Amino acid sequence: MKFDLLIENVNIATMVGDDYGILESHDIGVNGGKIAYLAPTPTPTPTKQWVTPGLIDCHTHLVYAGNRATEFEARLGGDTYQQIAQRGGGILSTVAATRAASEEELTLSAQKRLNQLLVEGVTTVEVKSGYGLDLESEAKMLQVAAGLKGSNIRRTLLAAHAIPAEFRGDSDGFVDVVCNSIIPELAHECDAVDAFCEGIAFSLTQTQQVFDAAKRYGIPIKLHADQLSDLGGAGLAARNQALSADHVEYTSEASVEEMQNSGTVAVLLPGAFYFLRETQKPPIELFRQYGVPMAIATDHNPGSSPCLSLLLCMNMACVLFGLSPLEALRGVTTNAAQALGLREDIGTIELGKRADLAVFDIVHPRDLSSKFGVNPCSGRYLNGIKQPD
Ligand code: DI6
Ligand code: FE
Repeated sequence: MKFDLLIENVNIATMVGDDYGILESHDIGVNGGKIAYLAPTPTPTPTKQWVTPGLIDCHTHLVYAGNRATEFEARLGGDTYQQIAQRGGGILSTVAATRAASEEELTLSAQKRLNQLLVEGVTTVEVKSGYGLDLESEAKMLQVAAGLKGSNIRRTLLAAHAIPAEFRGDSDGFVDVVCNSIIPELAHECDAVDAFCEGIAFSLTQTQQVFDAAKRYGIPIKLHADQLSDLGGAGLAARNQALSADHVEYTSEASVEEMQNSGTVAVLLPGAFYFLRETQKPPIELFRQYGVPMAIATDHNPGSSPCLSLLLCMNMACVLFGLSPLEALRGVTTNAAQALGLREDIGTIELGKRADLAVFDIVHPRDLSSKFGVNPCSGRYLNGIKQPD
């Protein structure tokens, strides 16, 4: 048989089934960017090379300008994330810097960050807008995201991320602009619509309005839910068949119950939990009991999670939240694919799936979560094409 690409004599964590779906000493053949052949190596030799589905970072805010290190210092001095936001810092300080930045500047800094994520075996990255908060600047952010190189990019419109200075005291007025101008204008520039449902941001009613606007244009939805308090955001997301509810630290059992069978993925963001020194952990045991799929992402952003290592976030999800290394790997493969609505295309190694693959020098796939500050990735394939180191 002839293939565009044949990877020989590797151990594979297919992530098919309830376990890692391990195939030892197998060959992988690729045709037309898709996995076309999976079979035992005819004359295998011992190998320490493992192939997993390309890792998926399903929640990032990779495009922005500015620097928020002084807020880190303020928090160490006792200020809270909410206090900093309420006095006009936080997200709004990044909005000011991002509005002022050119597309070229934003592209250069975002590409640098993306490259750092990719070297760990990441092949798909979701990138949110949300530091523009007006039509022109949100469009600029999505444009920059579209131009990023080296991975598959999924773009999410997060115009309802914060209330911009010009709408201070009139959040309903801003939601009106989001629903009747920004979403309609940018519907063809995004793969999903997201909002920040929180005391310091948008209410349940406003979030529902954003969801309704997205639905009018047939755009899938996601939600920043229950990060700092329990407004019932994850339940709202589930009732609206959202792809995912993200953060979910304060999510109640009633909301978890609504997520059951909804298809809505709980996206855990341990980087933000760690960096904001939160103590309220997501209800992992309830997610397990109710069969809610869990994904893990970096939430890379300059304010609450300036982290560019998905492997570190897997380790944090284990150490801080109690996930198993198997749940962590599923959280950046199959379940992350589901959180992006891409379950049919990526997230497992199976015939017909896209040949997005990561190669690691490890003893067993549990090693991906059981170390931190270590990068065992030795190769990446995107649509069956070997990527430069
Ligand atoms: N929650 C977060 O953790 C990020 N956005 C959100 O809604 C933080 C964004 C920022 O602080 O810049
Ligand atoms: Fe986020």
